[in-house]
Amino acid sequence: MIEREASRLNLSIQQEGYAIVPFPKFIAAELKRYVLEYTSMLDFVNCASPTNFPTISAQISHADDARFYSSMQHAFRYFPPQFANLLVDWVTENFCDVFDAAQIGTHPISPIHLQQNPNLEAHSPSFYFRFVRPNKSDIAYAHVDKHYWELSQANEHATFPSFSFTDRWKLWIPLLGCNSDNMLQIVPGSHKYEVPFDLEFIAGESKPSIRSSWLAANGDKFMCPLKQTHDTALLMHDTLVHRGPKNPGPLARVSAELTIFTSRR
Ligand SMILES: O=C(O)CCC(=O)C(=O)O
Ligand SMILES: [Fe+2]
Repeated sequence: MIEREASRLNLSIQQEGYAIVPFPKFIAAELKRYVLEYTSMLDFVNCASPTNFPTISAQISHADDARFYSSMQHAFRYFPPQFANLLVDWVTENFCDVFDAAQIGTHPISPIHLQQNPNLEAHSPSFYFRFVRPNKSDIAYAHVDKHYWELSQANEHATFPSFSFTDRWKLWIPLLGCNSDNMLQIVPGSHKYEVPFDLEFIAGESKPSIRSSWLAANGDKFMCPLKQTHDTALLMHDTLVHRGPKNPGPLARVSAELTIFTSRR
């Protein structure tokens, strides 16, 4: 199905820096099942049925911030390898022509996170979910993933695929509680520009922060490219500007993220 649309998707990622790609129901169903199971088993969640996302969402959203942050640290949000491999196999089998790539791959979980969560398996692909509570500031300010990569590389936190790559992409997958007001927003075509940024020190960490003059001039160009909350995902280049809006609710918003590395043919 994707191979038939490959040239249109390739044109879109070249020209706009992103494409909306079909996403298989069976993988989405597995990912949702894992997130529901994980979140329903948190010690402050009391929900008899792990299929009841509204109850799980409300209980997590009403827990205090300290509990939320400790159970939702990055190291605890990775999908186990069988789920990650399901997705990675699907991408590597279907996206060669979309990327016009000789090689496609991902990268393993960071050693820092392996230390923080002893249940993680070394070498398993870095694929994780994000949980954004309604009306809280659990949001990603406007950024370009490449700036984070350069920073984590400088900090020696970054991991890489086994081949030498030319491009890096993000696959963003809506899972639970998503709607047009809370899904990822992008600036189409922004991958064609050098977006200026500074390093800011926030809570003991340095973070890249896009210059306010660029945001003032381009803020009205942010849009949500996903028109439906299922059966599709967003693929974007690592130089495309994007942000997570504040989640107006009613439910928490759960999405998943995979970084894909490619080498051009
Ligand atoms: O989901 C979000 O709010 C932010 C996600 C993001 O920045 C990414 O996938 O690179
Ligand atoms: Fe990002």
